[in-house]
Amino acid sequence: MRTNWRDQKEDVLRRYQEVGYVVLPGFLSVDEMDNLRINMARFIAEIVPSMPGKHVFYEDKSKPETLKQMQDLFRYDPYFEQMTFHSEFEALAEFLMQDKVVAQNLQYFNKPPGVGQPTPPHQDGYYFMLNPCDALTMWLALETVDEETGCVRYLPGSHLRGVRPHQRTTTLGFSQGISDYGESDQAVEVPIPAHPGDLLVHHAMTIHRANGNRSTTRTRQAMGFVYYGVNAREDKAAKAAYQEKLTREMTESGKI
Ligand SMILES: O=C(O)CCC(=O)C(=O)O
Repeated sequence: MRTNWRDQKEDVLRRYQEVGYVVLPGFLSVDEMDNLRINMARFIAEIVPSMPGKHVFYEDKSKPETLKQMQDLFRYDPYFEQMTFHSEFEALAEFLMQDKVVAQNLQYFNKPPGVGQPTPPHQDGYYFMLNPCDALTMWLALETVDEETGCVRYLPGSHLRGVRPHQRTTTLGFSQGISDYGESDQAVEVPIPAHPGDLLVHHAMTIHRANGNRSTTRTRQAMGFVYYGVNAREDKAAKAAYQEKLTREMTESGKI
């Protein structure tokens, strides 16, 4: 069923603030999703070949069908620019953060069949390096995403319990994962299966992860929108240094 978040604003805000995430089924209509899929296919065919390696990741660089992640789509294409800025996504971000926001990233996530790797448990805020950590991520399902293909799993209320220790992972695109994530965490995870057009929104401190794609035939495609609150300050020097180190390491190891 389609959700118009404006018809249930207070409830949506309360859920987001209390548990650290909110699920909006059918945020985009069937027609909007058809249009989005056409534009994504065009983008992959026409724009991706000339994008820099730091913004396009493959599970296996020699196999285009293993495309797993893209960054900053709005920089490369007007369709995705319009989706990010002054859009319904941005309006929802401003409402949930109760503040003006600044769009930071528009990502594409895929877990290709057979090879799609797990997303390590993490808090986006750990990557963002913000003070205060006022930011959120929206995750839009481009197709049916379920337990088999690796749906997103949240830890309710974790956004209220501070930053957990993270350590380096070998997962391309998710370089940091919570180092002490254990059985007691897994026991309270909430899996969120999604249909095309469903939108999940989580606070930057909310812990989440996903399994790999166990299907040998189905892809698992989604998009991620990142918005920072206008007052969140980025430690720009630390972030740039970390990104540079990461890009260098990934280039040296032949991953990008
Ligand atoms: O798609 C995924 O598995 C992870 C997405 C994610 O971590 C995010 O949107 O913050």
